[in-house]
Amino acid sequence: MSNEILTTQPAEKKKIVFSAIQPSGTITLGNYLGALRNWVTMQEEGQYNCIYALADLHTITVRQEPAVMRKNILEAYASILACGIDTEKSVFFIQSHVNAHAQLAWLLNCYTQFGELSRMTQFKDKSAKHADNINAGLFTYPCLMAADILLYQADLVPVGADQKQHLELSRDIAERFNGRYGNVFTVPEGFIPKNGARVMSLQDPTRKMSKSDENVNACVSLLDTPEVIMKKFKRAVTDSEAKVCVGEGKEGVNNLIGIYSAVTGKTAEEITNEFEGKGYGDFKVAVGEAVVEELRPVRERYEQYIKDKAYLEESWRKGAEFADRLAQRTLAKTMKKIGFVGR
Ligand code: ATP
Ligand code: LTN
Repeated sequence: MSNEILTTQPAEKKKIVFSAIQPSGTITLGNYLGALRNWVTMQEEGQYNCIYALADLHTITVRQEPAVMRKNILEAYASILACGIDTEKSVFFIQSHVNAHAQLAWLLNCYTQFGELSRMTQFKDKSAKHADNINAGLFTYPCLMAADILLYQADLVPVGADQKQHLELSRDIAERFNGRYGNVFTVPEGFIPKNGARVMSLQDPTRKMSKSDENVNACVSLLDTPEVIMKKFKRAVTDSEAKVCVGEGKEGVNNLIGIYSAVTGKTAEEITNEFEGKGYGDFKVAVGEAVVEELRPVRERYEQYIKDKAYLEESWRKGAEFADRLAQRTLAKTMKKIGFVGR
């Protein structure tokens, strides 16, 4: 990106887009359809200044093996470039490289209520899943996420439906802070896609597809080979009705229709007509093939990026330098408003 985001006058300022993803495992089809695909669209539309991050500080709310974590960060960075994020057009950095995230998160912790954080469904889910490690970071996770967004004065935040509650909390924190101190933060809006906002597990379609799922058949990874993708779709859980249509108690089929619709742009009705009189076998093959074609170029580009560590390092260094300058501005302003004395 040019330096336009730092220098343009308010009248000609483009809207700012910010989003992040955790490097907590191999990126899934859910992450791609719910978030990453929109990151790329918004970058290409040219009417936004886009800032994207790998939220590695968020990742340690769940215990990580150091060597695995390093590998995951590298692979996630390369995967996102492979999805089409272009560091000439967007700022793309690693959260822990910009100190202001942890600093603003601390400040926002003191402007967020215990009761608000207790209501977060992701906290409830993750603390049930990791009952042996319900750490304070897991609890205050949404304050760090609010800091990520508010540091860049983001207008729009493209995310999947599961992040809606966190986003609303970010808005509440921003509004509360502005109410007390004047206009410090832009109040962000979520951007949740109509199709693909909530891709479900292929093995338990009542749960969302998640990177950290232990059942490898439950999620399709961006980097799965065509053979593996086809196998996972063929094994996807459906029902005994053998009719391709949206319906109650048909979570598995509903999910496959959702995926097929998000990838091909066809409506649920068109899909039902297409598979009239055909069984689930044909349908699963069609969904698998559509996903294989959608992900093929991503996997091919990934193979190039992951081999070029020097390029990855240069890209994230450039991203962090840029992000740091923007973030410092907001942090300094916030601290001044609160009453801190400068160095
Ligand atoms: P973890 O399993 O570690 O919690 P995750 O797979 O839920 O990770 P995140 O890094 O928390 O992924 O999310 C990155 C982005 O992907 C967010 O915008 C989130 O809303 C979106 N996302 C995650 N899972 C899905 C899904 N199943 N369907 C649609 N969007 C999703
Ligand atoms: N909490 C998000 C990842 C995330 C994020 C953000 C998303 C961290 N910081 C800022 C949007 C904006 C998640 O997807 N679990």
